[in-house]
Amino acid sequence: AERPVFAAVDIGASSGRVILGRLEGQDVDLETVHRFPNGAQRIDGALRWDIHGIFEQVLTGLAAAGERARENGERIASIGIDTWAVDYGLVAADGSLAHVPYSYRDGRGEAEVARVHGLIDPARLYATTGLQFLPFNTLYQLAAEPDLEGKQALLIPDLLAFWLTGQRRTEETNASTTGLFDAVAGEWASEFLAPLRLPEDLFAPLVSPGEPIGTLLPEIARRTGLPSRTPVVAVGSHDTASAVAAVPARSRDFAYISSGTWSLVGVELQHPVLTEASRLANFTNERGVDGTIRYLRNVGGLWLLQECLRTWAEEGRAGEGNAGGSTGTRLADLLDAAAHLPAGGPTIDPDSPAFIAPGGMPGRIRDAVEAAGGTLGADPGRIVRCILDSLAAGYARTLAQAVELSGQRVGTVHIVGGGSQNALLCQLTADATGLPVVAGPVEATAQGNVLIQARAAGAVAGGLADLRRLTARHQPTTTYRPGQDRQESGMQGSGAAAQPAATGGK
Ligand code: LFR
Repeated sequence: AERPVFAAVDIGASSGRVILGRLEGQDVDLETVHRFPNGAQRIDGALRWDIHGIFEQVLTGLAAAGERARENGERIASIGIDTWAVDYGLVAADGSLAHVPYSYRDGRGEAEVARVHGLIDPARLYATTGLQFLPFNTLYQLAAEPDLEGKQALLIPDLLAFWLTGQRRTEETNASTTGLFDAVAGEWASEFLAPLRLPEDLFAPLVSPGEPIGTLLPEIARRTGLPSRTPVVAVGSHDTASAVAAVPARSRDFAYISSGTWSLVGVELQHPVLTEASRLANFTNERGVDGTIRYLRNVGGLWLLQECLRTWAEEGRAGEGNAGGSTGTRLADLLDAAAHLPAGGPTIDPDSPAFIAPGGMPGRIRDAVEAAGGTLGADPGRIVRCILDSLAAGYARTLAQAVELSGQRVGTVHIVGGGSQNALLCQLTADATGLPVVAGPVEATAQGNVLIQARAAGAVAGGLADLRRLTARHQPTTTYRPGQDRQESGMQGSGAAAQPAATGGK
């Protein structure tokens, strides 16, 4: 019989990929078969996602995955999709899309915040949904829609799954970022729809990670060369839910930082914290795989660095390449320059809404430093150091708050995602938190996506703790200790050969 493999469609704000996940014994091997750039674009006067272009790339990637599997005598057992959260497509009864989906960075939801809070007290919203206030939460975006009658809002991974299968569902980890999901009941908070004048049937039925969504439409099977019986399975379709499922923790007393475009900083809980203190600290209770709660805050992320690199590249200055890793030589030079600057330089508040929109980032960072009475100048190395110092300080501040508000004990900090490859950021985080930082895997999101599919297919078994130990045994990590210029590489505790810090994932 052909060996089963799993196709993970993982789309981030700056790039997307289709990855084949194979189980070699209990080890998950990830092979990227297709990669494409992504980014919000100005379309029809607003910042939007080129969703049709994205879907074409998904089909190209699935076709490549199918071909690769055939070459290896394998068959694609299922497909799982994850993307960023919050954003949605509006689908009419006949299945057509009402408009090109907006990016959460467009800012149009912000104008609705006061009106929404006038209709429902934000304290009441929080007591039910436990969602941190971000001006782009789905509910504020929906409040900006002129006409929702007869339309259904499908979150981005659900929209892609609908186009693949014809089935309309909402995956629950992502539903929890809408602001209209009950954190305790695990159901839509439908009592908020009428007061907000949102239609009763605005959302599709919920599915949990591991549940089937549907099989490929004949047209999709034809275009990808995959059998039409191939199932699309719900995973943690919110990328952060998938990433946190693949944190290589060996014990319960861990915190995580999912460090990519955003930094999602917090702990995992079994029950939400819905207190007024938690609301005022703006902590969120997002739903994770297996009904867990991701108790965290959004801290600014590598977006700050990505946007600076983009501006400098446009100006012909410095810094091409990938902000997460150290592959772009110019970025490597900038990180090297930043690492040689003394500690204690100027910092900004990386969570400030002033940094959400794209464009002119170095100038905006400089302005923020100056507004606080400091000086930064225009040297890219100094700006990079300012960003990384600010992120590390934000991580430490947020972790301390998460511990205080939740009562969770933390002995180790895990950094997963692109930021895990940034050695300076990891060391600064160890220094700022005073805790050991275990960095990696870089592809935690894809790893989590594949693990949930593999578990649904019966290829691996166990709860999240088991899946995490499996990741810990097989994925390379690097440990950074506070106050030291030292790092230890290798599989955690397995005594495997050391990996160079810059390579990160496999
Ligand atoms: C990270 C992420 C965050 C979410 C932000 C916007 O990629 O999914 O968890 O707050 O994007 O959707």
